[in-house]
Amino acid sequence: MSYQTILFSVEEGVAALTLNRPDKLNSFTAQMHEEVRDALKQVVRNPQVRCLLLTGAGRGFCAGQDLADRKRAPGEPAPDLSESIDKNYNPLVRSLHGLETPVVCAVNGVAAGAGANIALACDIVIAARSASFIQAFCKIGLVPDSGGTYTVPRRIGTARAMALACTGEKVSAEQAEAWGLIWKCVDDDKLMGEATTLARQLAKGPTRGLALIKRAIYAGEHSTFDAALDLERDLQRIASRTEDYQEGVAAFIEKRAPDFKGR
Ligand code: T3D
Repeated sequence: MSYQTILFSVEEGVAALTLNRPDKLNSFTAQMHEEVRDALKQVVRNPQVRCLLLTGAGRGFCAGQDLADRKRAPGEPAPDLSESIDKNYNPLVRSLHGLETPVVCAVNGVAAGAGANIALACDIVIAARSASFIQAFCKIGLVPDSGGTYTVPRRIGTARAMALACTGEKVSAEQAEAWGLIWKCVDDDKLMGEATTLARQLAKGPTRGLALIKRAIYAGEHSTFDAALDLERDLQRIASRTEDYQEGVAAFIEKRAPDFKGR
């Protein structure tokens, strides 16, 4: 499939997916959803890919749904947006969450509506200092989607999540870092360098183990202490049987850098 709304490339084990409709702040159209779905399939199928790096082209990361596609003529019946959620947004954030490779998101500018929550569905979020996060849904009478009612209160607490969802107030990247909504905020000119370095570092890491870590951390968000201990034990069983674990121990003993293969 050739892409018109995204850029996609694979280099040094990192699949770089850039949302690319900069003049519309990379808002999602049906075509963009289709192209992102296709690219994510390639990420899953290509054994060379050991990390995904998501970002946006231009001055914004993503402004959520393209609202021009939701314009209605007078008298036209109301759309059922649950269809779009079921077809597009939920599968997208489920894919990012469930992908067995780490997902780094480099938030290069404003992330609004579903754009904010898609970024927050990624495993490690780095934002440019000039970037911001806006739960913009309430401004058009909608409810946060793409996992925002799950992710945001868990990271910053119900009081802040509720106020942000009900006011649509903008959260700066610095504030997002201070609140623990994202991992960190960096100077604008450092963003892509830092995000790419991190993605390459992860891609060279014990990526089966990283996928198990991802599973454990996300499961831990809604499990009991006992269940978390049991899951850690079960995942440690799997991790201990990987070639990378063997390599990690050998490298430590031989005082050399490990050469992980993601197996
Ligand atoms: O419908 C479904 O399928 C259900 C799922 C819904 C998920 C959602 O995401 S709903 C929420 C949709 N998003 C929004 O409500 C955000 C709308 N955008 C904004 O509020 C502002 O654009 C921003 C706060 C994000 C940025 O403001 P600013 O002042 O920096 O930029 P701007 O001038 O508003 O936008 C620049 C251009 O991008 C502009 O186009 P123009 O006039 O230069 O041709 C603007 O219309 C366009 N743009 C920005 N966001 C969207 C958009 N065009 C279409 N859809 C957008 N969401």
